Amino acid sequence: MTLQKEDYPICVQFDFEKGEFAPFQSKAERRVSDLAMMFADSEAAAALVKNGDPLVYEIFYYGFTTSVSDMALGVTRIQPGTIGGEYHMTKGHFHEAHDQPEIYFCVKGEGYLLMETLEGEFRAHQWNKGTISHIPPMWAHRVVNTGSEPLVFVASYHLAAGHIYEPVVEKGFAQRVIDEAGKPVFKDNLQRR
Ligand code: S6P
Ligand code: ZN
Repeated sequence: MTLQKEDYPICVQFDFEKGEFAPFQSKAERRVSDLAMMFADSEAAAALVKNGDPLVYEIFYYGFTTSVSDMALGVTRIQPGTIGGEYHMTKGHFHEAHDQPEIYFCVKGEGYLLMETLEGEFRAHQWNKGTISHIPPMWAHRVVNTGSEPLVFVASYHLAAGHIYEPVVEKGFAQRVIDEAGKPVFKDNLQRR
C-alpha cells in the first residue's frame, strides 16, 4: 500500500495538570445556555445565563483519520458546580450507529458516568482518577462532575459512531445527581414524560 500523508503515526501530549492536550484540532465550549434544557431547575439555569453564562465544560478534539480508519480522540474538562442543586454534567448522547462503543478514561476529578438504553436499562459507574469505562453500543452516556475540582476524561471512539442528542434532550436520563449537603445523591428524574 502506498502511504498517504495522513497514514503516518501521530502523537499529542497530554498535560495532567491542566487536563488538556496539545496540539488539538478543535475545541468546543458548552455554557449554561447550551445546556439549560438538561437541568431540572430551568429558573436557576436562566438566572445563571443572565449572570455571565458560565462555562460548564470544554471538549478538545483530534481526529486521527487515515485513508482507511477514523479513530477520534476527545478530552472533556467539566468545571465543578451545580445548577439548581444538580451537578454540572455533559449533555449526553447516543451513538447514531448501532455497533459503535466508546472508551472513557477518567484522568482527573470525581463523579459518575451515567448510561442508559432506549428501553430504560440504567447503569452508573462511580468515577475517580484512573477509572476506565467501556460504553457498549446503544447506551446513551453522560458524565457528571460531583467534585470540587474539574473532572477530566479521555474519550476514544470512531467517527463512524455519529452522535444523536434528541432522545436525551427529550427524556433525559432516568436519574439525576443532586448535591445534598455537599454529597451526591441519585434521584429519579421527575421530568420524565
Ligand atoms: C464522543 C464522546 C465525547 C463527548 C463529550 C461531550 O462520542 O462521547 O467526546 O462528545 O464528552 O459530551 P456531549 O454529550 O456534549 O457530546
Ligand atoms: Zn459518545
